[in-house]
Amino acid sequence: MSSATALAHPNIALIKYWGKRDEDGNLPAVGSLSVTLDALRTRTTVSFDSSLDRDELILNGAVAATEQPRLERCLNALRELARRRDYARVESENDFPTGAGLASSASGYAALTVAGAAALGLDLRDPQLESVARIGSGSAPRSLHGGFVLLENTPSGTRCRALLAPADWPLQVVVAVTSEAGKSTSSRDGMVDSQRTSPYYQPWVDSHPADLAQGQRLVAARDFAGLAALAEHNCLKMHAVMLTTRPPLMYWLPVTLACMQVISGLRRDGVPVFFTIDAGPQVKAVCLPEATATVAEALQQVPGVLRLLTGGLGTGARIIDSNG
Ligand code: 2P0
Repeated sequence: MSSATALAHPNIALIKYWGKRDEDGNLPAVGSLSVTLDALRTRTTVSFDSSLDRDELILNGAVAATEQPRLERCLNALRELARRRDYARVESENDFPTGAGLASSASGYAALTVAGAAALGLDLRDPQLESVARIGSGSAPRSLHGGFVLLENTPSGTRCRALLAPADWPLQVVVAVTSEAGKSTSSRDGMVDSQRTSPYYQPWVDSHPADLAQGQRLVAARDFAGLAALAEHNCLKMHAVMLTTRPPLMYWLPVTLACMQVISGLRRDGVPVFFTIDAGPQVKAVCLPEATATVAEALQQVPGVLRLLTGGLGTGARIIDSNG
């Protein structure tokens, strides 16, 4: 038996991805720009074992049957690269709500890819790791890297680039957890529906390259006010697409909107903070370090906020134990 354990952090996109240009290859319709979060963590062990007769996934202590097809596709890609046939047991734990808009599939498939490659003794370059991770989740390649990460479309696939390391611009992120429940429509299904039915989908795609280019410029310039305005606009544009999908994708709860209003109010009062929200009701408040305590105190008081997860920007996925 050969096994390895990896740690990975989820990432949140400031310029977001929603929709595919190729469903089979899981290729995103648009590029994206994210930050990797150090406060949230996935720990995954992959063990290849000749006595198994199929791949197995234990997620947070329970068999996760719905993930089986994506799991098998990722592991098949690794087996092909290693020319090995053994099935694998994958044990994965998240220290934060799973499948609830906190990018557990990004950290999960980043950790799976890195641990699986190490268990098979593969020494893969970044583009190969990114291709395998992307089979599992379109946002997973970003969690292979730390700090600010750009994911760009290329003619045949995608490519990631680390724009700034965590220490280069040490922003803080306060996540307001507003529900521990899993979402009713997965991102994967939801984005296909949006693409098919939202009248705003194509305008979203058409307006996206300008946002991505501006996002890179603002990050390079460490322009917080500019990034705040752009990231909130880009987030709300994606939610406009979601809301106009048939049937509608309404990922917000009343408390989600209450948190957004609190954050907007803080910024009007001069506090350097902005919000972003993904396919779930949690609100991520991104702020300069000196604003963290003020932001956390304000969000803690919003009725319906269950708890806060606060931290800085994290590193990319890494191996913590291996005998591969
Ligand atoms: C993002 N999200 O850029 C966007 C914003 C959610 C909203 O990428 O189908 O789990 O596995 O590629 O990566 C969540 O979607 O979906 C996502 P698949 P994924 O972060």
